[in-house]
Amino acid sequence: MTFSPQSPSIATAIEGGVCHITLNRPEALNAFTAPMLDALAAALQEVAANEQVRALVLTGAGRAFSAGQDLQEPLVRPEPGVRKDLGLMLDHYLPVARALRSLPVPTVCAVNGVAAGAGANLALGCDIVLAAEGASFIQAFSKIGLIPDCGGTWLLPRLVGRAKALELALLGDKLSASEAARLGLIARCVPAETLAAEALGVAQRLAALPTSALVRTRALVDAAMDLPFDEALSAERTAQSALGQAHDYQEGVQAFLDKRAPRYADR
Ligand code: LHQ
Repeated sequence: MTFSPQSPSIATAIEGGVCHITLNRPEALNAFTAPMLDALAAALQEVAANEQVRALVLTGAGRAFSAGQDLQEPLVRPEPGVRKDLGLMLDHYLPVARALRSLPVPTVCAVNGVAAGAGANLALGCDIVLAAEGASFIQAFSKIGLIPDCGGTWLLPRLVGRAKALELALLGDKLSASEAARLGLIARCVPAETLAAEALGVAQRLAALPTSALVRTRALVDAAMDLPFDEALSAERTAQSALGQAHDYQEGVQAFLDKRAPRYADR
């Protein structure tokens, strides 16, 4: 099953509860343009609305995951005597960054090659990030006079701490996938030839788990970073109270007692 993306630069497919979204401008290292970002935002909206989808895999076609913003795009390309408002371009990114972070299903990113600038930070915003040996992450922003966007300033210190976050952001050096995994920036670095299968395997496992509990876990972990311990305890209590009244808890415990596989349904 597929749904029709708004632009050929985004390819989508749904199979067995897993939606695959592929950044599909391989000739331009999957660099983002405004129409491509709008198509990606629309595809994520479809994922959110489709009850059949229980996990997302995001990846790139060709040798790159994404080179970030397409610097040839008229909205951002410098012109003598013209002051560009990059916020106008960033407005196309925000719906994507927000949708990925709050998608009602878990997200897996399969980073197949270089992920630079906004490409790196959209990848890092996914729930579980796998990268191929040979892939890399580059906070390319400082090299062109910009700051890390698409959530980079929020994500980096949370993932690797302030010291490494600032080293990556200020110097903009290329970080290999294996080093990214060692630092805890991503979950795992895997051989290139098994990346797609491993990402699918993770997504299938997530799809078989109770979606509603997974998505609440993501939200609680994100929120807890800024909460005192006692408030995190209260937030956990509120969530657990709601989940305890839902179908999936009943099904999970009953399946355990019956010694059978659970069939989760809540979104
Ligand atoms: C590109 C690009 C590219 C156009 C490679 N655009 N052509 C948000 C809102 C508003 C404004 C601005 O930005 C943002 C967010 C951002 O993402 S800012 C960061 C933008 N991205 C970059 O600065 C990365 C620029 N690219 C690179 O550093 C390298 O190309 C990477 C590390 C991605 C890949 O390096 P290589 O594998 O060595 O490939 P290459 O450099 O030879 O690139 C291949 C071609 O792709 C080349 O064109 P050519 O005609 O010479 O074959 C590049 O010019 C082109 N390309 N990235 N973002």
